Amino acid sequence: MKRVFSGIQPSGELHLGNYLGAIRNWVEMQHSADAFFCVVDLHALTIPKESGEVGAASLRLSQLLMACGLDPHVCTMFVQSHVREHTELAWLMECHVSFGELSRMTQFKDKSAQQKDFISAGLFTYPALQAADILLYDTDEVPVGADQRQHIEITRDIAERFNGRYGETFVLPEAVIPQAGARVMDLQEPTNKMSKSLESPRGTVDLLDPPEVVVKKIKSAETDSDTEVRFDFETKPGVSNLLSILAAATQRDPNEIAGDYEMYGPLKADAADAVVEMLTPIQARFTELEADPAETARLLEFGADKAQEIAAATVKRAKANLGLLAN
Ligand code: ATP
Ligand code: LTN
Repeated sequence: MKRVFSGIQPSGELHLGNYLGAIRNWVEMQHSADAFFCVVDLHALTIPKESGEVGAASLRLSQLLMACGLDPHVCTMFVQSHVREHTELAWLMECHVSFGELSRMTQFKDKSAQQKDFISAGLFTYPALQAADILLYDTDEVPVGADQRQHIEITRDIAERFNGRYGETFVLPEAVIPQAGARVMDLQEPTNKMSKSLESPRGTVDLLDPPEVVVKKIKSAETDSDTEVRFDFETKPGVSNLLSILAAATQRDPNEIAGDYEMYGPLKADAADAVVEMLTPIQARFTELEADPAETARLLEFGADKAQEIAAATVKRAKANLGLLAN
C-alpha cells in the first residue's frame, strides 16, 4: 500500500483554501493509502507566538480535521512535537541543504517580508524540518495545495543528495495537487492566495464561519467592472476564483460552469450556497468534538505512538548510513 504524508500548521483558523486544496484530498486518500497526517506545531513556531497559543491551536485544529472527516482509526493523526524524531532528522536535513537553495524558497521570501522586527532562523530553515517530516515516513505521496510544490521539490533534492552520498536511505516523495481548488485566492485580493496568516478577514472564508457570514463574504467578493463570466485567472482573477470555488465545491469543471452564467450575481449566489452546503455538516461535527478534548488528546497520543515506531526506524537507518558512531 502506498504511504501518504501531509502536514498543516496550527497557525490560525482553517479556511476554504486549506479544505479544497489539501484536507478534502486527505479525507479521500485515508481510505486507499497508509496515510499519516500531522499537525505541524513546530513549524508554527517560525513566526513568534504567545505562550500557550500553539498548544490550544493544535487541539482545535485536530478536532477540526476530524470534523472534516479524518478518522484517527483509519489514518494516523498526530502532533509533530509529540514525535521527537522530527527535530532529530531535521538537523541532518539542515546539513544537507544549502544556504542558496533555502534562499530561493518563495514562502520564505513572502513570510520574511511580512515580519517587521524578528525573522527567526527557523523561518529560513523551515524546509529542512518539512523534509524531515516527509522522509521519516518513507512517503510516496504528499497531498498539498499548489503553493507547496517547491517544498516537495527541495525535499526530493535533499533525499537524492543524501542517498547519493551515503546509499539508499530515503524514499523520494511526489506532490499530489488537486485539479480544482489547488490555489484558492483571497476574495478581496484575488491575486493573493487565501491564507491563515494574511490579515484579510473579509477575503478569507473560515470553515467555521456561520452561513450568513459565508454568504456575505462571497457576495461581496471583488470582481471587475465588466460583467462577462469567463474562466481566466490572468485577466479575470476575481471571477475565476469564484468559478473555481464553485467547481471545487460541486466537483465540476470551471470552464463548463462559466457557460451557465451571464452575470456575476447568480454566480456569487450559487457559489455561496454550494460552500454553505459543504461546510454545514463539518460545523455540526466540530461542535460535538469540541465538547470532549480529553478524547481528542487520547486519539492524538495513539497516533503519535504509531508514528514514532516508523520514525525511529528511519532515524536509526539515516544515522547508520551516515556512519555516526553507534550507541
Ligand atoms: P499560512 O498562511 O500560515 O502559511 P496556510 O493557510 O498557507 O497558512 P498551511 O498550514 O500552510 O496553511 O497549509 C495547509 C495546507 O493547505 C497546505 O497543503 C497548503 O498547500 C494548503 N493551502 C493553503 N492555502 C491554500 C489556498 N489558498 N488554496 C489551496 N490550498 C491551500
Ligand atoms: N509547509 C507546509 C506545512 C507542512 C507540510 C509538511 C506539508 C509542514 N510539513 C509536510 C506537507 C508535508 C505549509 O506551509 N503548508
